[in-house]
Amino acid sequence: MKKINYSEVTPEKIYNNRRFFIKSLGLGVSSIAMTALPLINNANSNEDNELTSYKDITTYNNYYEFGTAKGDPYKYAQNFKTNPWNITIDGEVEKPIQISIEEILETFVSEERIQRLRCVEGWSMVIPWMGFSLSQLLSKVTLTSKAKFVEFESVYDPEQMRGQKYPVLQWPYREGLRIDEAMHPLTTVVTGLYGKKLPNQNGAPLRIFIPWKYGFKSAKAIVKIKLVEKMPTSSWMRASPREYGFYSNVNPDVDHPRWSQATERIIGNDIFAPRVKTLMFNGYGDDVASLYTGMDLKKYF
Ligand SMILES: Nc1nc2c(c(=O)[nH]1)N[C@H]1C(S)=C(S)[C@@H](COP(=O)(O)O)O[C@H]1N2
Ligand SMILES: [Mo]
Repeated sequence: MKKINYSEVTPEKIYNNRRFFIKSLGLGVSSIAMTALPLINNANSNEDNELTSYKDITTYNNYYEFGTAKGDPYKYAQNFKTNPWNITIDGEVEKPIQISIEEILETFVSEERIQRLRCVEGWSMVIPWMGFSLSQLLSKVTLTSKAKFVEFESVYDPEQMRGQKYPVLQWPYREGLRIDEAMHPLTTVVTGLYGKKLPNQNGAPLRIFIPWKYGFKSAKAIVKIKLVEKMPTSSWMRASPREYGFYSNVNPDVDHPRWSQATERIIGNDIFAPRVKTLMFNGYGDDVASLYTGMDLKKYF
């Protein structure tokens, strides 16, 4: 399959002419229908599944390494250096590896993956990522029988990341998944957005995205993926274990201790537009509910 050449494809071109985009990916219409489109179709029965604008996706961000205000990442991440960039995969693997971002972009074919983001703060977006399944990247290593969880580590670079000078979270930012969650095809390694290179404020050069979990699980600017035996403690669990559990599946029936999770505000809508109902697993229940069969999701929040 032909790789997408980001420099040739502007978001305007793609979304003015979807057929062009499909061609540019070198994918037939049928394979697009098989992959990208159902992600959004399954995702939600809310009528409102319109793509969030490029502007909103790239100027309304959470990325505490660059500050806690929504506009800070756009303002302060512009000159962040993303090359050279290496990702280490180690821990419970036969042989640890280091892989550069160039090699990742050459080896794995990124496809359009339209996925919903539901932030734990109560807002949501629909984002046309470019990416591929994390399971493909993990197939580069052989897991040992003790590899039960995956821990993600974002970059630590306080010289470039002004927010890391403040102890709002324990740095580096850490997140984790159970191994079956990490291997699920919807768990995405994100390399781009709207057919373009991933902007720094969205986690360049590489971030994870887990569409059925609250946004904070989807760590940005990943430098390390560690296979571990015990459930890792994420930065948010460490900061406030009562409020942030390990699973953090989107769940309208389990409120955050300080606010309801039953509804959400769609970013880009008029500020007076009504909030919409949040769906279990962010609308991805058909795909992921079986991962949690028999688990009390009030206890394992
Ligand atoms: N390293 C890192 N990753 C992070 C965050 C962060 O502060 N640092 N914020 C998280 C939160 S709370 C959300 S909602 C999403 C936001 O992603 P976006 O800005 O690309 O929409 O990124 C997540 N990943
Ligand atoms: Mo979030």
